[in-house]
Amino acid sequence: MAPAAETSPFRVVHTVCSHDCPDSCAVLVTVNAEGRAVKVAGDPTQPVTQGFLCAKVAKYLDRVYAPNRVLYPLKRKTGVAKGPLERGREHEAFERVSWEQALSEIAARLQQVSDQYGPESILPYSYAGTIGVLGYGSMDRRFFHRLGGSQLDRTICSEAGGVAWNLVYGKKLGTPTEDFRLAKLIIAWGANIHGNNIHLWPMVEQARRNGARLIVIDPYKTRTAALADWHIAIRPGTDGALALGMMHVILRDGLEDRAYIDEMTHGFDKLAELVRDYTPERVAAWTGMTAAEVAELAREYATTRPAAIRLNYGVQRSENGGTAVRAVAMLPALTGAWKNRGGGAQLSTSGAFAWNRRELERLDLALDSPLGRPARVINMSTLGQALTAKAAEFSHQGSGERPPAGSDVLDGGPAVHALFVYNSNPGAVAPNQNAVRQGMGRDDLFTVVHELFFNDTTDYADYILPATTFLEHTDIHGAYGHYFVQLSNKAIEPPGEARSNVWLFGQLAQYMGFSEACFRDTEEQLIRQALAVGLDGNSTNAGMEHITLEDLKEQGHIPLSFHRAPETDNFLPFASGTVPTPSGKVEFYSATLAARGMDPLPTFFAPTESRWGKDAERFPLEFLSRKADNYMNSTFANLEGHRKMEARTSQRLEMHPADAEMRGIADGDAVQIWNDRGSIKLTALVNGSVPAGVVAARLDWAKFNSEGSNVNALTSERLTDIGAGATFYSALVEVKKL
Ligand SMILES: Nc1nc2c(c(=O)[nH]1)N[C@H]1C(S)=C(S)[C@@H](COP(=O)(O)OP(=O)(O)OC[C@H]3O[C@@H](n4cnc5c(=O)[nH]c(N)nc54)[C@H](O)[C@@H]3O)O[C@H]1N2
Ligand SMILES: Nc1nc2c(c(=O)[nH]1)N[C@H]1C(S)=C(S)[C@@H](COP(=O)(O)OP(=O)(O)OC[C@H]3O[C@@H](n4cnc5c(=O)[nH]c(N)nc54)[C@H](O)[C@@H]3O)O[C@H]1N2
Ligand code: SF4
Ligand SMILES: [Mo]
Repeated sequence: MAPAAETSPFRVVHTVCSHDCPDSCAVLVTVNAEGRAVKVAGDPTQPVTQGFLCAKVAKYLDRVYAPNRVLYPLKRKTGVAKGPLERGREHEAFERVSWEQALSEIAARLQQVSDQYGPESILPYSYAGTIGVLGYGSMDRRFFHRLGGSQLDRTICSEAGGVAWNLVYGKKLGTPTEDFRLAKLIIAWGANIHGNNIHLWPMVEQARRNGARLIVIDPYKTRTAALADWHIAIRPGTDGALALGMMHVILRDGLEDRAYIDEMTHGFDKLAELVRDYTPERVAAWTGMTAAEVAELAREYATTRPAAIRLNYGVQRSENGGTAVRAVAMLPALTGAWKNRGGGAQLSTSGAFAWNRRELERLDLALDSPLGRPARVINMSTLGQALTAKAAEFSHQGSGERPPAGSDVLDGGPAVHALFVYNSNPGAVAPNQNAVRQGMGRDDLFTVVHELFFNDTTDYADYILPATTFLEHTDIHGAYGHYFVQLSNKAIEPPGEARSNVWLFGQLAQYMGFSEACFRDTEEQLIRQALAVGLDGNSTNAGMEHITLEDLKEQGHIPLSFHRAPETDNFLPFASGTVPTPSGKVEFYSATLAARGMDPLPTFFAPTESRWGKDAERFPLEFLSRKADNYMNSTFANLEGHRKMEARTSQRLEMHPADAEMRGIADGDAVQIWNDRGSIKLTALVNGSVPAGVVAARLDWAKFNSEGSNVNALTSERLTDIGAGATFYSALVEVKKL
């Protein structure tokens, strides 16, 4: 008897959602006989995906087959100035060219810029359009290392929190997602689970059915907060104070786990001394809570087992976000919460995936570049300054007078003369938008953008190259919200002439005349390198020893070795044994920070742009420029169906009634929001979603705003205390009725 599948005109292909989301869902794509994808669905056999997709990706075919996708290489027409183009008519500014013409002209121009200003004057700019291991960083890295182009410090999302977590624990590991269902207390701390991490939600629900409580700590009343047992609408940027206050109460009341502290941690006495000052009364004054609430939270946390903290990246987008994440991350080490299955904390699970990045990225190719060394590093969160800075302009002239590395945004190197954007939309997502646009608008800047749609960045491109969706190329994935390695198979042919990141940079290398064999590696070869597969067919990477490409092709997803039987296994990170920090312990006190002249303890300080800052008189409102529930950063915002789902808050400024009334603003009024960096126009939404003194609006394309700017016209290029990350959630503004 022939199985139905053999006669069926449909194929079902295992892919992985490539978007920058902790869930990294296994997506089954149904393809018809004509090779067209007709359905996407969550894989029911993947224990975290559990057979469903978020609302954004459930509509994915709207994106794949969007009528306005960029399908061919395009070149800016002569005489058309760079800058915002009318939505829907962007194509008029460009002419179609062949891939061959585009690649040869781009290669020639990059060569000329390199010869004239030095290769470091070429800046790659990429982030997480795809988080597939190959698409995120492999052939592209090889290409820019060999070229001698600047290195990009990818700080725009998670660097403050990631570095901070690693200072405490040495590795980004956390409570397994599936184990949250065993918790009796879940704290979502700066974590919009329902909006940004929906596959954790069923675990939370299951835990609650078994009697768990959910506490949400977020200044904004998210969908998650609305569903919580207790929503603490903390003031932005004060989480560090709250965590220290909780520690104060825990130690005062003797609720700490002495045995765990003695065995597993470093620097307890110094921490204990620090937290003595953080009385509930003092902490209440920072956070906007009452002293009784601070104490209650501390006691509930320390006396409930298992207690799990879902700490996401919201906390670390503040100027003091690194310190705050360190403080919060220390809580489960003080109470020994790591010892219980279903307890502990999760910021990210990405540290579990030991990809062979050295082989994928080949930094050693920099030695063969015209520089003969690794290039200078530019922080992506200061793109505006990097594109407008002139200070180091002289240095390419070979005077030898380079300022010391790190002393300015150009790291002592030449001004930027070519910008190569892929996997990112800096025209919408980078802070200090006006500076970014001023930079991208320079007519002496050569700009290439590899994209799927005309957006706020392609408006500044000299060339636009068509990119693929995850249905159209092969890749391998880890995750930052679970412990499965997954294979994303190519399900359909790319429409038009769209090509993957791997293909693009492999081809461009040929046009540049780079003869190294690694530029001709296929996706399969790259995947084997990522897995570090030895001659015996097994991986040499810890946790992946049992994972082969062949098995992945068959099974789609395979758990890391320590997580192989999630139903029965006890994977308890940091419960016992050595911790991968310098002291081998969980570090309450960091000698690493002390050696850098930084505070070794998580002492609280208020952000410069907060109600305690010197500009608070002129700009009295704390501005949260948050993510949209129905977009992925700027992705999906151009699709009609997604915009409809987001309509309630789209182009709205959410305000507390007291702040609105004080300014004579009523719900539905047009308002202007401004500070020294810029100004935007939105419509007031006066509701109960933010506490007094805080206003909020969502990330969207600048192009969809009536005056052509988005929330990032108001955010700054100031960097976080630890990790030099972006500070999207530390911005002061004023608002008036128009
Ligand atoms: N639907 C959807 N999902 C997404 C994304 C998206 O744009 N849309 N983006 C993806 C990306 S790139 C990432 S990095 C992850 C991030 O996922 P999250 O870490 O959840 O990211 P955020 O939404 O930035 O922040 C979470 C919450 O922190 C709150 N917050 C802001 N300031 C503070 C503060 O000072 N203290 C506290 N306690 N909370 C604060 C915000 O109001 C927000 O609700 O989500 C991913 N998933
Ligand atoms: N105000 C404010 N600003 C923010 C944030 C915020 O919360 N508030 N969040 C910040 C955070 S956490 C992040 S991670 C960044 C996100 O910044 P980005 O990583 O730039 O994220 P997206 O806006 O999703 O843009 C990704 C782009 O890559 C394209 N793309 C997708 N797949 C591919 C591919 O395979 N190849 C190529 N070449 N392109 C592809 C998409 O079409 C999309 O335009 O934004 C940051 N900016
Ligand atoms: S965006 Fe996140 S939740 Fe949605 S399908 Fe992709 S990985 Fe899953
Ligand atoms: Mo992010």
